[in-house]
Amino acid sequence: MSEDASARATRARELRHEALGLEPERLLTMYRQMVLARAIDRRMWVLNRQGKAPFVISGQGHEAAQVGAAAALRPGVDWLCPYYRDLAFCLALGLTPLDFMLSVFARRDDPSSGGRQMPSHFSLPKAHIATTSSTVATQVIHAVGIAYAARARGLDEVAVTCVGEGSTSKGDWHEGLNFAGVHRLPFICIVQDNDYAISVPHRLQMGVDSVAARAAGYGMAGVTVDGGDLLAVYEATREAVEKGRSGRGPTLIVAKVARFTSHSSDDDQRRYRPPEELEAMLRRDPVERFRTYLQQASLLSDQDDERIQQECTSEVDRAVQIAEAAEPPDASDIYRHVFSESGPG
Ligand SMILES: Cc1ncc(C[n+]2csc(CCOP(=O)(O)OP(=O)(O)O)c2C)c(N)n1
Ligand SMILES: [Mg+2]
Repeated sequence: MSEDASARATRARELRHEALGLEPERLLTMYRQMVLARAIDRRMWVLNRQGKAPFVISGQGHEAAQVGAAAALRPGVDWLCPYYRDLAFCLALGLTPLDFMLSVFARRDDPSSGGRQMPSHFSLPKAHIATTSSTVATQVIHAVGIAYAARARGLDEVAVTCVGEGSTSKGDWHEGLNFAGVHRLPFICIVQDNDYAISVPHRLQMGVDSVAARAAGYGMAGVTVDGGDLLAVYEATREAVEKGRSGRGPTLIVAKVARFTSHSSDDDQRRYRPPEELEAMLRRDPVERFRTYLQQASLLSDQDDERIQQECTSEVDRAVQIAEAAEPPDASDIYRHVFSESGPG
């Protein structure tokens, strides 16, 4: 082996993805999932500003945390009780751009709710993604219940839920984590801490830097990771999944992320975040960060990147075109899922 080749081999061994056992192809799939999520997310804001989508809520800045966590799960086996920023998480588990756009346009065939809920209230039963309520933190209780059921049935499934840091102030979160700790459930709570709950900053939400500090109070492991670092989140989640699956109890993971957009399309974060803070936050782009990692590891050429970007854009174009032309829900079934259809009367 020449000196150059030997130096390259040494460097390759030192690469973090290799230590984690992640093949280059897998990394490119993850990168593509992030690029696709970003492309869809950007497009939905355009649709909102065009007056075609009345409300959108975004996951930009959270992609590495979500794709990294999803990579540690078995799609269709483990469970996700998501929250409204989990677009990239759901795409990585099997939601398609068309599925999502059908919800943005509130169409009949939207798999999440048949156009009944706002977009980003994800649900995809075949991918084991459970439906979400707008009421924050209710999904924590659902995930704990799923983990309890998995245990009772002797299945090795793990239930994951995601919330924002602000939602950890709600009773459901505390009750859910307490129950999971008591019963040592295969449960993982991923807090995507983006520093804000709408306009309320982290420091006014809790007296600790990371809500992971509370894990000990529920008898579970608590870890804080850099949520802009896909590999760090993958590693933390994989460890938590192994722990849950082998009966060693639940884990609380706090992923520190950036919220690139305002809370929702009905908000303007420039009114409560100083310009310097916004500028610094926008430099924490997880997609760019992973791209740089791949380029430095010689796993992604400029041409490959260009191709991936173009493919994702075309996929979004197609999804928008089909969803926009799709049928709206039938007015006659407006009460479905509201009142019982089989009970008396
Ligand atoms: C019980 C409840 N209270 C208030 C709201 C309104 N609300 C929706 S999102 C949100 C902020 C949540 O912040 P955080 O948990 O940090 O998540 P993020 O949006 O920052 O990702 C609030 C207060 C709600 N949906 N449910
Ligand atoms: Mg938040």
